[in-house]
Amino acid sequence: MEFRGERLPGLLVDQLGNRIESVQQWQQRRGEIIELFRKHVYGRASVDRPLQMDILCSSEEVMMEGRAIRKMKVIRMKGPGGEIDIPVCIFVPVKCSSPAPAFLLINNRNDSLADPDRNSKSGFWPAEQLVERGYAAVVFHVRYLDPDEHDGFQNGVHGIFDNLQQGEERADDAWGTIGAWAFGASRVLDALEQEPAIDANRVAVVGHSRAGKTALWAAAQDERFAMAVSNNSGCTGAAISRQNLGERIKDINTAFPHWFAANYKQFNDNEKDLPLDQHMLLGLIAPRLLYVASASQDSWADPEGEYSSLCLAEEAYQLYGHEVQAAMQMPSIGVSICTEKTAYHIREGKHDLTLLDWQLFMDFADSKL
Ligand code: GTR
Repeated sequence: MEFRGERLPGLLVDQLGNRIESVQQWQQRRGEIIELFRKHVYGRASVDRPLQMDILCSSEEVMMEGRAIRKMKVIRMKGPGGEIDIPVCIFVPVKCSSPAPAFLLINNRNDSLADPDRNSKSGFWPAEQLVERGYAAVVFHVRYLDPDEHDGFQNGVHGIFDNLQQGEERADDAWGTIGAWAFGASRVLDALEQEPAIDANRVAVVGHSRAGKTALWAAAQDERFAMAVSNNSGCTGAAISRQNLGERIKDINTAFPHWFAANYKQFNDNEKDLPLDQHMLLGLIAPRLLYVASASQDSWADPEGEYSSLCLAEEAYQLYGHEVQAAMQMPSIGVSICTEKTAYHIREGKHDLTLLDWQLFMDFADSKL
């Protein structure tokens, strides 16, 4: 498979060189691909669902002029290194006869952009609009899983669960910060499964930029997510890595040495040796719903690389008999192009998550989620 003159690892060719032709063979190939991403990119979590985990409800209130119930929850997890609390805010639409589908935002930005009290409102998390359209709006902040700084993996979930013995070094494939955040998204989904007002089989995980990378990795591993939305996720998110546009692996590993497994640094200026590329991450989401979004002024995230990656990932959707994007040609700005299971748009403007992006995500989800 070629992309801009570079040879990409085949999504549907297994490690022995066999072509994948059935869903059954794909299930096995899927396992291989997850393993490749764990080993070389995002690292391996040291825990799945923790044995000691409680979901505590701290308050329930009518909000949004009677249109929503706000539920504040805390996910409390215990491990060998101590205890950690993850606050989660949920708005459930009142006008909803059956359990509501939900959009779960992984918030990597300022708390004020996802204000549970709704004193400040923003297009980054338009909770009122989500509720109005019948969706539950759910959000958690990444810093409770792991602060976004290179602190030697002392705190957050690494500090609680890694359980390194005196003098023991972290493994080169140990999870980084993005892996910790993705783990958090799955724990929030655990909590939503216990919430009767929400249909946990219809949850879309959404992230912008670094949290867009996280949303993809979360949905790739956790097949309970019915939909993934990657907004401007760029390098090591949706965008193909074998290219010279925008952010490169060396840039991201230098600026954010804590995001990925130590092994990923072997691919600084050495993309050609990667045994994978990001279209394979998107392929892991098949046959579930997948929305990739870019912004016209966000060349750092390489919109063309994001779109091509989605087109290349659709081989996996084809195995399930789903239609695919007709052409590898960039769509016009502001137009959402959808197939049965995938969608893409490039919005006018800069690197951001806006109300317009959300409206397009909801338009797609309305008929499919
Ligand atoms: C940038 C980083 C990107 C993207 C972005 C963000 O500095 O290079 O990969 O994640 O931050 O999260 O806003």
